[in-house]
Amino acid sequence: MRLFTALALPDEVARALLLIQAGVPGARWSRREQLHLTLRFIGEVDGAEALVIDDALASIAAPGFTLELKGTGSFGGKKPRDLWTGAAPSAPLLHLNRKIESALQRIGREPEARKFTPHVTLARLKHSPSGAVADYLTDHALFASPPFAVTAFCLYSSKLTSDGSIYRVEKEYPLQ
Ligand code: 2AM
Repeated sequence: MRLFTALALPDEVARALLLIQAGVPGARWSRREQLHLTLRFIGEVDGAEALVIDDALASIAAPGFTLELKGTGSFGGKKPRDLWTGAAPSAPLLHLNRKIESALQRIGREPEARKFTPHVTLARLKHSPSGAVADYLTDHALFASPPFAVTAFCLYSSKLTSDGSIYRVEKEYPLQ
């Protein structure tokens, strides 16, 4: 199975995101149940590895915090692949990310090579005109979600289908 850790989003925040999902040709907008903020991608594992990962994640002690999503961006430069909203700077979010990273390295997982860029993917893009993407990013540059309490993080599984990814919360780990 393919696993990753992420924050689930409350309905109030998801509603705010769904409201800004319009106006870009070629965008496949994330559905409510696809919205999440990835903390650490894990990748393909077998059942035995998943159990070890679950144990490692369950042993993490980190404080809960308040988070706000802010602004918009896109990965891929001249060939934009997606649209996303970012997280306002948050020391406790980085702390949680580091805790997960070290817990996974302790059980022998490879270190994450990518820099952590906290974001919630709003859409995947296919042949979207770069002008439309630029306009979208300008129009929503000042987007801010309602602040929300982060009281847990989750282990998700991901199944790739022709209709997009199906994400499922497998486990939830409370924060203190
Ligand atoms: P994305 O939304 O920016 O594509 C499930 O696929 C989640 O893990 C998505 O949020 C995705 O981020 C992220 N993800 C997928 N592959 C990844 C990888 N190789 N490294 C880091 N994150 C990845």
